[in-house]
Amino acid sequence: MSVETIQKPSTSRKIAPRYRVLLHNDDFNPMEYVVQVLITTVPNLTQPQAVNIMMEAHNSGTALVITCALEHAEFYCETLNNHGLTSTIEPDE
Ligand code: NFA
Repeated sequence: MSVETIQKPSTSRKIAPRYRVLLHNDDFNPMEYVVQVLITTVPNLTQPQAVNIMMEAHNSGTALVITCALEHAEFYCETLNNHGLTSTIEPDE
């Protein structure tokens, strides 16, 4: 009696791990400037979304900016920090 192995398709294809970009509050950057830097740095971020992120960081200390692949997360984090903001990256879950 023979037993055939059924191969599942594409199980070896890797899924890129995702990372969170966090914005941290500070005492010197003006709110409008933070919103502008967020809008110009993060693709497809609307002004109301940028305001919400800024206000969450302002009120609670940190806010989630975006969750994405590591190379994009590093680029957004560096860009935010190069404009005087404070942001960090952490693994998603
Ligand atoms: N806390 C800053 C202020 O009161 C605004 C700010 C929000 C800065 C979020 C950085 C991040 N002007």
